[in-house]
Amino acid sequence: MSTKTRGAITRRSFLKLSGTATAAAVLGGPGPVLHALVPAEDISKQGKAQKLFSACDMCFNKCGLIARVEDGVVKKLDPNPKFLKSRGMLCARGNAGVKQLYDPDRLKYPLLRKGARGEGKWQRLTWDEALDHAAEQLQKIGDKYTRCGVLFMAGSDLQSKFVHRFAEVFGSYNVISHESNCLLSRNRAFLDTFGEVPLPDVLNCKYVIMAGANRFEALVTPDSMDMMTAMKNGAKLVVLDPRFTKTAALAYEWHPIKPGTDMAFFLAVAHVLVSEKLYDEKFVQEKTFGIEQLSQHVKQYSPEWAEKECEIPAKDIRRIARELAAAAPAAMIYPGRRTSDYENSTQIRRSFAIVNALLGNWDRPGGLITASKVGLRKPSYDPPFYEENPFERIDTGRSLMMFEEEGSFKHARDAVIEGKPYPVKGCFTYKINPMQTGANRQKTIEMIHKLDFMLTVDIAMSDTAWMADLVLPAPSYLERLDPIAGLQGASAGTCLVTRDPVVPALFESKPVFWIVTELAKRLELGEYFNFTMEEYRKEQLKDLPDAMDVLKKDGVLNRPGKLYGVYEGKAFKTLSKKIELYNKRYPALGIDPMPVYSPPAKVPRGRFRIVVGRNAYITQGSSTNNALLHELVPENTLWVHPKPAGKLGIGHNDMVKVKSSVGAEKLKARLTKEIREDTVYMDTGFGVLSKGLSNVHGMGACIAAILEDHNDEISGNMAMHETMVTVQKV
Ligand SMILES: Nc1nc2c(c(=O)[nH]1)N[C@H]1C(S)=C(S)[C@@H](COP(=O)(O)OP(=O)(O)OC[C@H]3O[C@@H](n4cnc5c(=O)[nH]c(N)nc54)[C@H](O)[C@@H]3O)O[C@H]1N2
Ligand SMILES: Nc1nc2c(c(=O)[nH]1)N[C@H]1C(S)=C(S)[C@@H](COP(=O)(O)OP(=O)(O)OC[C@H]3O[C@@H](n4cnc5c(=O)[nH]c(N)nc54)[C@H](O)[C@@H]3O)O[C@H]1N2
Ligand code: SF4
Ligand SMILES: [Mo]
Repeated sequence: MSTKTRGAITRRSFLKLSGTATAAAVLGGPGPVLHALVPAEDISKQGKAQKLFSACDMCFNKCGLIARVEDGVVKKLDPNPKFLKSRGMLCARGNAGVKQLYDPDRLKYPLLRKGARGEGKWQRLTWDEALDHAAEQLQKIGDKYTRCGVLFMAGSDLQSKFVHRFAEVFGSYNVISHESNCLLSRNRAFLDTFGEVPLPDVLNCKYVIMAGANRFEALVTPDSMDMMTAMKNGAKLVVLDPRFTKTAALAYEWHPIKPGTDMAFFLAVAHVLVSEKLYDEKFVQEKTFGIEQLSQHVKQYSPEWAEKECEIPAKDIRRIARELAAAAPAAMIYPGRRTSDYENSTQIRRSFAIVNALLGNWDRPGGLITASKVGLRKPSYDPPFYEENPFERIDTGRSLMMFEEEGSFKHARDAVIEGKPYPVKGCFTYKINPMQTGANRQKTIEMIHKLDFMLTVDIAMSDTAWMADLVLPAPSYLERLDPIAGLQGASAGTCLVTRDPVVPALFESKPVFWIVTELAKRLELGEYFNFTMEEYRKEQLKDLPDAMDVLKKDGVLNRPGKLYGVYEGKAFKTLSKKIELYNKRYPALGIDPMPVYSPPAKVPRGRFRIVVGRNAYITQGSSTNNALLHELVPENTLWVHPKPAGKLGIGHNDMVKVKSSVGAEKLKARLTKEIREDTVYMDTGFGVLSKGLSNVHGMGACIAAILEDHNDEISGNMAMHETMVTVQKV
């Protein structure tokens, strides 16, 4: 336990003590704080413990939960057993959600920057002052630089759609989601092969290869739980990872693959499947396009050739390919999720997709299945047209096939810094923390310094909020009324969930829906936000008249639909209307129609490749300040193999300096054989600049300050595994 959290014993003393201290730290004096936790009127209404349904928001999975509320205070969060998508699970982070709500570091009222950016000097504003100021700044930027002069960034959240709507009616197409730092190269690859992004039916699978995915730490529901169940039922899990993760530890076999060479492995698997005629011939003939070209293409990629690239023995590659074929179609290359790793990530994941197609696992039990419709309505609107606006997004044209709706954080940031093709001088961020999650923090700071005005809506003084001009406090998920969510759960089917407040919003926090509604009024756009959240939800459920009753009774509406054979007689949404082993669209765009292997950049002598990954107690770049999770992971360390560490004179727990071409950070070394000799790793979410995160401030190092900002050439997705570092004892 760290000294910083020790002593936080009873809830009452914990709240009282640390709450006042933070307010004093942020505002330079004591303020009205945690007695606001339990308004008197609510206590009188709630005599005994209540159990209220909601949906977790500690990460994007949205697991169903039941909050135990006593006297208006959340005592505990439990999983909702009826929530099939998470198989009735609530993980460690989900349990720690109570501390997210009652975090004394919560933002409590609007704050306006007083000193220099990042200096941490703030002035408290009333909401009216804050909103007037924000509207005035947005208007000013719009008038001077066109409406596209404001960049909007909204993270994964049920209310993010209102930020998008606000951006659209305000008139900016420069909207960035978290996705271009996350999974867009995977989406590109599977869309360009199957015409859609499938869901893996892990539960019914007999043989799973997980490469560049860590499902027993990086939780994705229901895949993480289903993998355990499938293994109990005899399924074989093969993990390729340069680190010995918890997933690797529980797998049937683990191969410490050389980073950046997965394509060599999968092209060699395809080589075996084709040369030994082990692929599903009937399926491939009927449903795919380009088997002749692929057969020619993979001739050069034998297992013996691949061994030299990926450092996995040829005999294992050959054996694994045969085992896969024997288990097919209930066999899969797990599609993965985060692919913000390499400059050719789309093509790497194309090689995953192609092997899946050869196994004929599409639309069948234990294979890749498709999402079904949930039946929610999407309330529509007709945004105004702004004649003076430029034609395109600022990040257009910087990668070959960017997703227009998601954009590219990496390219948008470059464009703002360069001021090209046009100036962007305003920024609105909601529930996203690019200072920690965008590779090359220096560049994010550079971008922020180009802005005339930056507004951040967050629950805590994240590093991004720390750099903003105006910081607006939002309620946590346990205090919010959100739109209804439709979720896809692979073989668990689809479901609907609601997120209703289990306690009233604390302090002066206001949901972003309210914030954009108020801004819209001030900008004469009120007509686009002339509804309440209740009305919005009603509209969403218009075609599902009984849904609300079920949601009230169970907290979830499971909608099991047809899972397999959905594609019988249906055309694929690709140019050839088939699964494209050979992509028909790519050549015209200058892209190889089939993945062509080129070796990753060589790790220079005396250096390491640094890779990113997950820890089961941390969500991306946030949650490290959560008091309960902070006790479990108080700081990050640098994973380094004892052999190279010995050569560098580095011992266990020694302080080291990790340096790349863009930055250097110091942290403790963790000597471990759980990583390859040429690779190092550290958790994300540490080395924070913000003094408003009192538990984690001063702990560990910020990986975003070390990572160079490369990108996937096709999708514009950030590529965070292309950085070489030196490690030195300090
Ligand atoms: N606890 C927890 N769970 C989460 C999240 C979280 O933050 N915390 N975040 C959620 C989100 S948004 C996402 S996108 C997913 C991410 O989850 P995953 O998609 O599983 O991705 P990561 O865990 O980031 O990375 C996977 C692994 O790839 C390994 N790796 C690095 N380079 C290579 C390589 O070249 N080849 C191979 N084969 N492996 C390599 C890394 O060591 C790492 O263990 O997790 C989700 N679930
Ligand atoms: N170095 C590094 N970079 C990464 C990754 C990595 O593993 N390492 N992972 C990548 C991936 S896969 C992803 S998905 C992205 C994710 O990147 P981000 O979308 O930036 O995700 P988080 O780090 O979770 O940041 C969420 C922010 O929302 C705030 N927040 C939390 N709850 C609420 C709320 O209820 N309301 C409001 N208003 N704010 C809230 C948090 O305080 C935090 O500031 O990062 C990517 N970048
Ligand atoms: S996986 Fe954990 S953190 Fe994510 S939504 Fe589910 S319970 Fe919450
Ligand atoms: Mo992600």
